[in-house]
Amino acid sequence: MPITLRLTLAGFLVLPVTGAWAHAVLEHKEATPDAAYRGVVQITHGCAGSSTTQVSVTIPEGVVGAKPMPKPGWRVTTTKGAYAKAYPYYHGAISEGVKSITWAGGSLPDDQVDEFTFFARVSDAFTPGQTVYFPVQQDCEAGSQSWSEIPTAGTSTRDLKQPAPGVRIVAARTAAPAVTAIRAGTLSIQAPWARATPNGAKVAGGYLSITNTGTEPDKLTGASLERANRGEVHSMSMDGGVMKMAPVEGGLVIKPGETVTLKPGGYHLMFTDLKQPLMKGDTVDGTLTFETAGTVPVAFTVEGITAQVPNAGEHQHEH
Ligand SMILES: [Cu+2]
Repeated sequence: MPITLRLTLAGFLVLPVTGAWAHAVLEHKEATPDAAYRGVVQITHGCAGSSTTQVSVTIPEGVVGAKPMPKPGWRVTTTKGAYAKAYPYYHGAISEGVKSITWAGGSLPDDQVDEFTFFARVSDAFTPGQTVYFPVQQDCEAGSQSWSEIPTAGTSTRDLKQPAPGVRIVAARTAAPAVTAIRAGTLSIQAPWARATPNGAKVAGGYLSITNTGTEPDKLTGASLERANRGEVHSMSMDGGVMKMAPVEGGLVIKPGETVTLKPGGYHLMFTDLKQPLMKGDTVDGTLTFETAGTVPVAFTVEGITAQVPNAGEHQHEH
């Protein structure tokens, strides 16, 4: 028995080497490009025994639309500024926003822990395998600690004394819509899907592919969804560095022999004035209207809010 105990202790003592000494860490250590991220900074110790009175987190370039969560007993302030470039953001683009968040005026004793929360969006500037760092400055009644060291390529945070909290970028699970093609005259319609609408969003994007197997062009002129009061066919384009969308005038042409794909970031169906939210896993009936093929009933499979690229989410719609 004594031998077993000694071995267990030895094994345990080896563990904390991997950055576990950091007193400022992020709860969620993985994020997906082009998706929302909930940042929870956890403070687990003071500064050499002294109570923490202020916590500041730096929002790195490429993480956009950051908003702090207020915290009772703490005063929250932000600094704002221009990003290095504009990033796609829901139905438009975003080029400035919160660059740091500070919670001040509270007092967190060394023997207690607390969390400081913000919401942001990890832009599509990141690729899976990268790590994004959120430096944290911790000020105490006596002294301060700067959790801001970022490892250079090829090194690990375990070599650092005061590592900045990092978030690993991982690939989104790709949407896998059902592969049932719907025939409508000479048209073949594949895999209609829509994005889930969280937080009471009143607008949803719809996507699908249409193949024209005939010899005459047809036009997609409209769409409907039983849970929405209105549906339109939209284009999305860059205009002076800003993403813009607009109804497709006269309908979207599907030439003979061609496949047109409506997808996030490009042509899409826009359902507005939703009567009921779209939840992942739902199947929602709707229609597509074509100039020649007429009105075709389709069912949209609802995919998660992180399903590829912008849209639907918790944004305001400006038309
Ligand atoms: Cu739209």
